[in-house]
Amino acid sequence: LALMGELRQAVEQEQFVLYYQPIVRLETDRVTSVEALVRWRHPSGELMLPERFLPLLEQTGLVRSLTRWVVHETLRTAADLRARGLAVPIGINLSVRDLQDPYLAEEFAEQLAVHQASPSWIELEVTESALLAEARTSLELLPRLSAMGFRILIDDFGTGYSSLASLKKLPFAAIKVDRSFIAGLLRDENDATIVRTSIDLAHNLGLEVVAEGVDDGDALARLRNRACDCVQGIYISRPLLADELIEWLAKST
Ligand code: G
Ligand code: G
Ligand code: MN
Ligand code: NA
Repeated sequence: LALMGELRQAVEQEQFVLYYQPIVRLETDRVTSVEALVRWRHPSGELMLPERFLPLLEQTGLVRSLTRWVVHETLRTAADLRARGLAVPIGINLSVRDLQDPYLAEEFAEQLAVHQASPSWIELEVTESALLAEARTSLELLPRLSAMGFRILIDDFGTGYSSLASLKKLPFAAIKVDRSFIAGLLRDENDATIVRTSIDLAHNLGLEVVAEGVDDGDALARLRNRACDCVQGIYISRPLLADELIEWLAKST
């Protein structure tokens, strides 16, 4: 309950900060996009990770306000990157509540207009569980967002229930294989099989594959052998503040 009051205030006072984690395309060894990851700068000074506060924001619906702020902040950073000649798309994470909002697409259109931005500046990550929870609206919403020009990715792939039919029917550009499978890639036969099979399935359906949680060179080499398209993880870079990201991008491009 105390946390609830603090979170309301956090949303009102925008006590959040975005970190950006680079994603590299293996074919070119170049950065292809970044993912925006929110943290809460708690008044105590502690930097809190989403797992500590997102569930409560979702339960109460306050996550809608957070998402609006994330989109605004992401578009500001995207404009800044462009001004410096460092244009890369920035992925944002959507929650079930976002997908339930009938005005989400309008809201994105408005924010794009305010920032004079194009849909190619951001990418949308949705989890399998969010899709399942909101099957009806996502059937309508996702094609609409895709038609607007947004790239849509399935996050935490393999941990929810992906209906294979929806993989084929819905306008996904890529799957992000959950980091729990990448963690076991080199020592667990089941994880290795899941990763290999997910890559083949995605490719056969015309989708790209991003492996998340890549934290060592051996895992990266294995993913390269398996024709994984893109990798994200601390082996490439930890999540960075906007200023650090600019420096990182300037060095790597
Ligand atoms: O990097 P980190 O451990 O903080 O991210 C954990 C999870 O929190 C991510 O996988 C993502 O699903 C979720 N997350 C991170 N940032 C956001 C955000 O801005 N909005 C939402 N809805 N989820 C986020
Ligand atoms: O959206 P999603 O929950 O997948 O966000 C990615 C999460 O993975 C973030 O919480 C981020 O901090 C975390 N992360 C990023 N790189 C690594 C990594 O190399 N290893 C592990 N275990 N976690 C990572
Ligand atoms: Mn994500
Ligand atoms: Na994920």
